[in-house]
Amino acid sequence: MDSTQQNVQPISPSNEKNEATPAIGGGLPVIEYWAEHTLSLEGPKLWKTLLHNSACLSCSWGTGGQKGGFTNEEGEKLQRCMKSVESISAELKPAVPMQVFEQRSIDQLQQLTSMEADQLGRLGYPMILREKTSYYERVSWEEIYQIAEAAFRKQPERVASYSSGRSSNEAAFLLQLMMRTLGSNNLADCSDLCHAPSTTGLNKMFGTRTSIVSLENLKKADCVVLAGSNPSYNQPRLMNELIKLRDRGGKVIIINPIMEIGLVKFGSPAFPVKSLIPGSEIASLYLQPIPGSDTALFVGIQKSLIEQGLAQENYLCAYTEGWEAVVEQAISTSWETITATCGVSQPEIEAAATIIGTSKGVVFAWAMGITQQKNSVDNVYSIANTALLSGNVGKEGAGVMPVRGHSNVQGFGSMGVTVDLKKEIQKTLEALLGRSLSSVKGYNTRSLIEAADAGKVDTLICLGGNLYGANPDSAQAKRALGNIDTIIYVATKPNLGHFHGLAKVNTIVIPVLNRFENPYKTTVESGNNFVRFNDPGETHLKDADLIPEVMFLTELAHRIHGNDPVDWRRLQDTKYVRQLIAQTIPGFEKMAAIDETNEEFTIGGRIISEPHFPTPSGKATMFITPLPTLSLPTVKEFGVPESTQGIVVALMTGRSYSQHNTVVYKIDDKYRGMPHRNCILMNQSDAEQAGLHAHQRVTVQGNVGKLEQVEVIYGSVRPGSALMFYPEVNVIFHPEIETRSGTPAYKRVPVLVHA
Ligand SMILES: Nc1nc2c(c(=O)[nH]1)N[C@H]1C(S)=C(S)[C@@H](COP(=O)(O)OP(=O)(O)OC[C@H]3O[C@@H](n4cnc5c(=O)[nH]c(N)nc54)[C@H](O)[C@@H]3O)O[C@H]1N2
Ligand SMILES: Nc1nc2c(c(=O)[nH]1)N[C@H]1C(S)=C(S)[C@@H](COP(=O)(O)OP(=O)(O)OC[C@H]3O[C@@H](n4cnc5c(=O)[nH]c(N)nc54)[C@H](O)[C@@H]3O)O[C@H]1N2
Ligand code: SF4
Ligand SMILES: [Mo]
Repeated sequence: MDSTQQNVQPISPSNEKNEATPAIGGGLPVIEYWAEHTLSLEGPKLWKTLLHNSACLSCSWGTGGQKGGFTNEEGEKLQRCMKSVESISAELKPAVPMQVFEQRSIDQLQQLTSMEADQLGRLGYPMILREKTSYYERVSWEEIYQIAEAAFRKQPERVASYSSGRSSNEAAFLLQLMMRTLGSNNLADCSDLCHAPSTTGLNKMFGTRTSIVSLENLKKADCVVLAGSNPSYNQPRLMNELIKLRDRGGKVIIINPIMEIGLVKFGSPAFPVKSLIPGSEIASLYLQPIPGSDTALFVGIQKSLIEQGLAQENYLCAYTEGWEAVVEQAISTSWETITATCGVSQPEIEAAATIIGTSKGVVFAWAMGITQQKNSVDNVYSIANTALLSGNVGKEGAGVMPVRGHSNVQGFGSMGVTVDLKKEIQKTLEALLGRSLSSVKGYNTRSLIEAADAGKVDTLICLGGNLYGANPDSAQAKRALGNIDTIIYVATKPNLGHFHGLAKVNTIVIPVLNRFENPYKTTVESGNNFVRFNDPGETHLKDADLIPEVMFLTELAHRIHGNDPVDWRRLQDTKYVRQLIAQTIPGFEKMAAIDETNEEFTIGGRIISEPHFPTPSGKATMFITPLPTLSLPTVKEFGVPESTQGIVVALMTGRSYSQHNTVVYKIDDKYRGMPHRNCILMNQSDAEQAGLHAHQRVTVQGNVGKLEQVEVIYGSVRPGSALMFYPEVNVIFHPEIETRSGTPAYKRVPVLVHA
């Protein structure tokens, strides 16, 4: 039997789990969670929200909208995972009484953990922390607008925004229009910390910035390559597609330094009899590369495709440019270099190439393990090169698919909330404004922090998110934000950013309604390029003083800009915002009629099912991808005595099972057997080599700080690497940054682990 006909067992010596790890991901605990919440006191409110015609709040896979809360774009029913319950449940909490803030000083609030901050409840009242005071106090809307108006009248280059992808397209569009009307391009966004390398890489290669695969197309694939992505935690319904693919005889190749139990075997409630308790096999082949080495692994796959005669040369000649150099690189890079760089053996790489080269349609999917690296754009190129070399772009059941993050993060990019604005949008916006946009390059998230640290920012508005918690080097983030005169946080829930990310003069927190509470209709865009239309709703926070996001943004813009270039107050009716979007954003033409038709749609030009690309030549451009040179500092370089017993590892920082980004819902991660947040998941051999043992409390030291009393947990992590959770771990490192996209290398942080 050849390797493609069986489940290839990993050769890497790291598949031993700890005793606390369950045998499958998903499974009964998911149902128990559902039952616990939907049958509890909050149950009726939860059900009402789940059934509301609006898109799921949580991840970018996307469900809900006009077809009801339980239907996806293919009309399939029973599509809602426990993560959506988790996120809704957090939004259904009562408002935090104003006394909580009036009686707890900022010092006391700073003692809260992320989970405690979230559990305070919903933000209910506009509040301000004034210079030299220690307590947030309630503030009138009129005073807010006065302070904000004055703050936005500063030099445009000194005014900035940051945003997170939960708000609507309408709010996103208004934010960027307000900023660009001001003459500022400083539109930092959470995607800068996330999929910016995918956007950059796909744009250069294909002239498009998002996934080219529709859900319909994914359902026709017979192989999925999933690199650096853990949908069993972060996009659970994608798991159903993998289960169905395996059922129809397809193969799944997982590339991940950690053997994630949910990617080995997953029990899905969508298939109660077949999958829930026994669990369904997910990985046909599981490769565990060294963190940060995926480019080498994909060059190896390319090399093997060529050696096995599986490269599609006719396809390359007809539909691509620059392929000769890519083929030449694969041929001339030796197997020794490839295997030494990525740590995966030649037979394993060849097995992957055989599966890819003999499948009819392969979808290549990836997420943060690929993008949060020093060479992340090369990682994206190397994946897409592999897809092209095997003829898997521009046909049914195949393509490249970044697995996106927040439920509307992609919509923010489409709406022009980016420092890398599409030329077409620039033109349409200039036509709307009747003048040129500023030519000063805007700050992305990291350069915003650097600029603020250097005293170059006066005013910042944050539409959602947690800029403080999401950034690495927490001390720098805090110091940088502390240099800004005025910060306006527009948010649904309190988070650590509101307590640590304080401005020099005025920190204002604006409580807003969420997606299912807005008094008007809104839209969002999923990672599969599908636009969903959300019905108006109502809030349970009857006695509080919240504002719809669009109402706040339009009023603020009106105060700053009057009627330039539009009647901002009229845009409080989001129907008019949608008309502006249809008029200015390519692919969104159907938005003009959506209020009449209720017709949700796939954005024009995004799904590529023919090998013709929106590039000037119509061909895809391929780029060679230098192999990374990966080394780790020595123990001594951490400034500790040479005799220190410890080990330097490549630390991956990411998500536990029960958190949404900087917001922690539960402290344990049961699928990795990690009982609390202050754990490091390590390989047993690494720990023993350093004289450490399971459950020992150790120090984990990065380049700008350390965490103490960290519990060692053994897990199926590749030797030489380890995992810890953000946002807590962000205090210890100042990362390397990928230069083309600005994204931090969160997934390869050199740290010293010692007793
Ligand atoms: N429930 C829930 N859902 C979410 C989120 C959440 O926090 N909670 N966050 C949302 C957001 S904003 C995003 S961006 C996505 C994040 O979704 P993911 O990208 O899946 O999240 P991460 O846990 O950061 O990292 C994914 C995987 O990368 C692997 N990895 C680390 N380093 C490497 C490497 O060098 N190579 C390879 N091949 N793999 C590596 C890790 O082991 C991990 O399994 O999820 C979105 N959905
Ligand atoms: N070390 C490390 N750091 C990371 C990462 C990592 O993997 N490792 N991942 C990075 C990634 S991929 C991302 S995307 C960032 C995430 O960074 P952010 O997007 O900045 O952070 P979140 O934690 O998602 O923001 C949560 C807050 O959003 C607000 N919110 C929720 N819904 C709404 C809404 O409808 N409207 C408004 N106005 N506010 C709302 C709530 O107040 C909530 O507390 O973190 C990055 N940081
Ligand atoms: S997979 Fe994502 S979009 Fe779908 S129900 Fe779960 S959290 Fe919501
Ligand atoms: Mo993200």
